[in-house]
Amino acid sequence: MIDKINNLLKRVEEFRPQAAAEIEEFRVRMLGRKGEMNDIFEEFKKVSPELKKEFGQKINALKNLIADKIAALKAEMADAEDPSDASLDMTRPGTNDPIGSRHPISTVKNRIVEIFARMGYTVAEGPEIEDDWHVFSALNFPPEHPARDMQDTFFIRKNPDILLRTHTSSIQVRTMEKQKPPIRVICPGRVFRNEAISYRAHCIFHQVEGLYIDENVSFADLKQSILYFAKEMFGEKARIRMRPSYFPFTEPSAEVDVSCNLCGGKGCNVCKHTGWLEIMGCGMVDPNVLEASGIDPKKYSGFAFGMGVERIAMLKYGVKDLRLYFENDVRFLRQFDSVL
Ligand code: 2U9
Repeated sequence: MIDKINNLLKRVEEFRPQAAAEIEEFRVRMLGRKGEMNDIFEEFKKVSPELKKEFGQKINALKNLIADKIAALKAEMADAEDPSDASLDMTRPGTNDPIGSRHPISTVKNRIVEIFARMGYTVAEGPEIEDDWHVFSALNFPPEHPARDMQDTFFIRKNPDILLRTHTSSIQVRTMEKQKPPIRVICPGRVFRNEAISYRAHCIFHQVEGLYIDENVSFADLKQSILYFAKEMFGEKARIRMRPSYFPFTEPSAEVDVSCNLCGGKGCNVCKHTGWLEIMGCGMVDPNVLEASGIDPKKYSGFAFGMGVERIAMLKYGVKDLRLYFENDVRFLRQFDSVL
């Protein structure tokens, strides 16, 4: 019986029809009621019970192989014989190759940058692997500041002067070191903090920070720039409020809230019934910071601000779990195809 199976298999493999009629003839000869497969099935009935399983699998595989080969040959023949009308139906809907879409974090980052570009800011970028000076010392962080702790920042063990930047402020420091005022830069980038991953924290995230330095730059200029940004980002009805805060690199400093775009300020789950959403921090650049980068604080003043891109994207899209932005599951990403 095994010889019969192998013999049939060989003939199936070697079968090369010249015309469609030959394929139909072959089908009847192999799979028809009185065909060769039928003979094999008849013989299978006499196989001893202990060999039934093994032979049964072989015979079924052979039958499926013949049926697949016949279907493939028929399709091939139809294409070759009549490539125009019958096989190609121009009225059928086409098949779509899925194309990728921009990641929502990139979309929101680009939008933030674009709004500030309209106010005259140019984009500046810098290294992700930084040194202590550009991330901490030049920004007026005292030696014992908790951000310098191993618990919060990724240092290179062999040389703790080298670290992964914890904010993009190092880009502004580098800009101040090589450029004279007026300076107006917007600095997007990836930052790193030693955080346990959860729905609201991640060890890698994205920031956009800005810096404006010139003669006579005031807190009023800062407030108006942020209000313009909030309206462009969250809609014309957006209002802002500022709460006093503290950062080593700005004085005075403030946290900025925008009126909740979901409830219009009335209070809802997203704004925790306050009507306000925290969107960024800002302040007037500390004179020590200007001085550290060689800018005369008696002549110049400036403001700076910083925001987390993931946070803005969460508020904009109503996404409650930060981890979704990092998993890159296309079922999540696909939803942002046409937003913004
Ligand atoms: C220089 C001088 C001043 C940048 C600023 C903030 C306020 C701020 C946070 C927002 C959320 C970081 O992503 S976050 O955790 N940032 O609140 N950043 S002022 O100030 C600078 C930067 C550079 C030379």
